[in-house]
Amino acid sequence: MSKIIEVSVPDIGGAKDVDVIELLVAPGDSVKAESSLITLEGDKATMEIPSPAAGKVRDIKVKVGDKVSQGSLILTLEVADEAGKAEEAEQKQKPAVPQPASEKPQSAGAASKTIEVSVPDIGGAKDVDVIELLVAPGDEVKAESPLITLEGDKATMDIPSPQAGKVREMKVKVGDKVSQGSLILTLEVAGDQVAKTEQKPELTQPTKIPEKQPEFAAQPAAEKQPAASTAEVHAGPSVRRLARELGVDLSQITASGPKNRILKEDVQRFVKSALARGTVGSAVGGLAVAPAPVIDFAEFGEIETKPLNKIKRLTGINVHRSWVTVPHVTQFAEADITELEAFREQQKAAAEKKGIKLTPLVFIMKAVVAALKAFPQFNASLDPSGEQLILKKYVHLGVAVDTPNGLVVPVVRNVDQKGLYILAEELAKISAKARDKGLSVADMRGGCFTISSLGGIGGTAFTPIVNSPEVAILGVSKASIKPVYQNNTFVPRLMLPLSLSYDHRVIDGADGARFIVYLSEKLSDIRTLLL
Ligand code: CAO
Repeated sequence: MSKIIEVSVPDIGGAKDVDVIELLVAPGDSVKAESSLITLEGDKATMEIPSPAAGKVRDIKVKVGDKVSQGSLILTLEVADEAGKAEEAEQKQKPAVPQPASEKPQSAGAASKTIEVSVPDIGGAKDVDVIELLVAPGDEVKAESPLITLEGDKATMDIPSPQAGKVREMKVKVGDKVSQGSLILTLEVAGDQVAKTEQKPELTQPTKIPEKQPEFAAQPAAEKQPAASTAEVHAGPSVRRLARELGVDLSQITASGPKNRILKEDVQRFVKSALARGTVGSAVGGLAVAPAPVIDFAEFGEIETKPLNKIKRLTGINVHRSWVTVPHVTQFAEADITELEAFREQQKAAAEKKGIKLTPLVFIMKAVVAALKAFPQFNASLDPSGEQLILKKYVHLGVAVDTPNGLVVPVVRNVDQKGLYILAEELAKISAKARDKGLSVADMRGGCFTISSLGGIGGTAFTPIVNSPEVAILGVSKASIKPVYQNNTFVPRLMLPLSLSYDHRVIDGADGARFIVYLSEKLSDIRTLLL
């Protein structure tokens, strides 16, 4: 027999409206008890919410970008009836709403009591810095779990919990100075337990604090680098234990904690980025890129943190992939569009009567079609083996559109078969659709070549990134009048700056130059587009 249970956000230390940044399961997935379900990201930490029981995910009730707090419904889980009962019993025990720290939770009943946990004998060290809080109010801790990390002159140490229980109130904060006997926190423990165990701080001798700060600690944050060897690494015992469990070499990690101390989050971030790159631990080397230094920008002034929206995140992934996988070359040229512009001006009024806005872009699209026909290797993609070129017999052009939410690239189809007016109409429709967030995935698929026109904004040239798996992209900047030497004299001509980036695995420099020269010629004399 099975039954459906609801899984909600457990006590997350009082954090509210925390972002869901990742769904780690999908409907139909089988999960074990304690497997991670979703990842939340708060101001201070990223945390994964574990499954309370083994079972099969039925419905996910949150999506990436949602904001949740304790008690928000995450998903429904189909569990074996027995597990369901156990879970139900457990859910009943846990209050749905976090209890204020000063109140006794109902679950504790008469049998529970609150004890005070103080700094134990730390070898006579006095006024030792609290450098990390490893627990928060509401956390369940086991006997011997580390509670806080202290840093003295000679060593860094974790103070363990004297017994199992639930943290009620923290009595210290990072930066406080404590000595033996200073109150750390209050802990709610089962009433029949007595704090007999003497707390022994876990010392890490290798993390000796040098008399002088190491040189890199004095450098600006932007230059923070991973430590050269594990012996120089500055990390608490619990972080060292985590690194050991994950097989991570601490000397590879860039520290974000005070005095270059590696935090648990640094280890997690390192492992995530190593997994994303397909490299792990000390295998990082060769062409693999070292993790970016973690910089606390608040050190330099006021900051505000805003999450990237979905379009920006996806664009980031795509342009990054193209940037690292495509060997780019960018070629520049200027097309003399004086005649084109005169013609466009003549046609503008007639077009406007039909409700059509005729910009230079549609002429550029037609000129690109001609160039793609003349140089078919530009209308191609490399097959996944990298050994064959797939030549396309159709001409669908991607047009980069700037929207308030970021860059999108809808595709205008069969540009070779359409006239200027139709193209102008389609361009207006598709860019309006893009700005209204109405584009479907289908609207953005199947492009052969992309045009990124910044001409309406300004600038003289730029290096566009190839929209892989396409092999070339044209960047268009703002046309301006320039003196051009013709027939022994300078004449004012309207010059359009073009930037052509291409995949050098497919296109040679000479072909790149031929393509852009051909394109410029077509734009300089649009009559030739009829030939
Ligand atoms: N030189 C000079 N003027 C230009 C020009 C150029 N190369 N291109 C366009 N213009 C003029 C147009 O003629 C128009 O002027 P009028 O209103 O006086 O006629 C004005 O600039 C605005 O044009 P537009 O931007 O509205 O229209 P468009 O057809 O040129 O472009 C679109 C349409 C959707 C491509 C554009 O609006 C856009 O979003 N561009 C940004 C693309 C982008 O972000 N690329 C970056 C990718 S890499 O991150």
